[in-house]
Amino acid sequence: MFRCRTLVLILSSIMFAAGHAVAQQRELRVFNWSDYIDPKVLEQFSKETGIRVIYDTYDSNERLETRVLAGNTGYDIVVPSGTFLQRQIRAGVYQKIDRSRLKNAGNIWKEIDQRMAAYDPGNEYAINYMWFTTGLAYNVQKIRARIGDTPIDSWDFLFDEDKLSKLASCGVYVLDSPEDLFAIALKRLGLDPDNVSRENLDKAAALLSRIRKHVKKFHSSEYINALANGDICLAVAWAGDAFQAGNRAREAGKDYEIAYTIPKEGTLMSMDSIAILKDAKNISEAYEFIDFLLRPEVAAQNTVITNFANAVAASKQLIPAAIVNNPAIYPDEQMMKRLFSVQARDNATQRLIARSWIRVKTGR
Ligand code: N2P
Repeated sequence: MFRCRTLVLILSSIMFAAGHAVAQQRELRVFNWSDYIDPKVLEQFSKETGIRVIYDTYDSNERLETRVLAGNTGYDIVVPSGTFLQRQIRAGVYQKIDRSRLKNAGNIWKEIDQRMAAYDPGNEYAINYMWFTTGLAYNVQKIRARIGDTPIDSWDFLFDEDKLSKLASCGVYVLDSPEDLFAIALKRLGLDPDNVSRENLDKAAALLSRIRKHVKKFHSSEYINALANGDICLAVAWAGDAFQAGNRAREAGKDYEIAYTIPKEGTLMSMDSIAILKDAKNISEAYEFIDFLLRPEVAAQNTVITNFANAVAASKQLIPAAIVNNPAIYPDEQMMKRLFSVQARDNATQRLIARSWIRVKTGR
């Protein structure tokens, strides 16, 4: 009897210990853009901290916005682009970030932080993760075969039907991102990309609708592989993704190169930032993760793999010259002059843009 009770006690203490261990497993739930981190960074973080990271991805601000505005996403950290962050801060979905809890906060690149303040006044709610331009990614050899040595250096290749139609036969993808395409179309029309009156939006939608028949697909992540595999020859692309496509083509031993250009007329520059949701469950884990990403060597590692510019100034000296001195990734002063950014649209305008974009894509 005594032995049996001892056994029960031992068993129950083992079970308690096991249960306790499970309860102690710390975790963090991250929702980030696809192809936006070195997977080794996540492994390293878990190894060092014991925090299990549940990491899911998306490729659309609009879809992220629908989730965060509805609430109860189950995520702790998300990474919206500037204007979306701005609107979502107003909607009250984020909690303030206490930078004194981040020992690496001093690593944040001052200039990037200042630019971020346009979306997040006082830098209260977010920390920039990556920043980039929207441009044209293309298959050098396939395009040369169609139009000779004419350089792909202008938005004409998207908006001038004569030019675009010559490339349509080898496949054109366009980002499924109304934010980017409307801003670029408004600029093209000589209009202020921040003046999103119904009249201006209609004009931009008309311009964008004219290119639809030459576009094989509107998509915001598949173009990386489509370019790398040679399935398409032109894409409206985000800078880092274009260079990732080039790397994938090279690694697969393809006999063509993928190039990226910021058209000479200039383009949109955007900033994606890390924010902690108000209903996050794993707040101290979120701080640990952000702090980890702010280490220069970790930020450099992410940039080397994704080819997106990060917001940690001291990481620059750890990044190969081919990336850090490439003005299409880290724009120099000259290039900066050609870049513009936009401010958040109000909710009604945002809905209008969403509806116009569906018409652009479907013709209905
Ligand atoms: C990563 C795309 C991130 C840039 N593939 C768009 N926010």
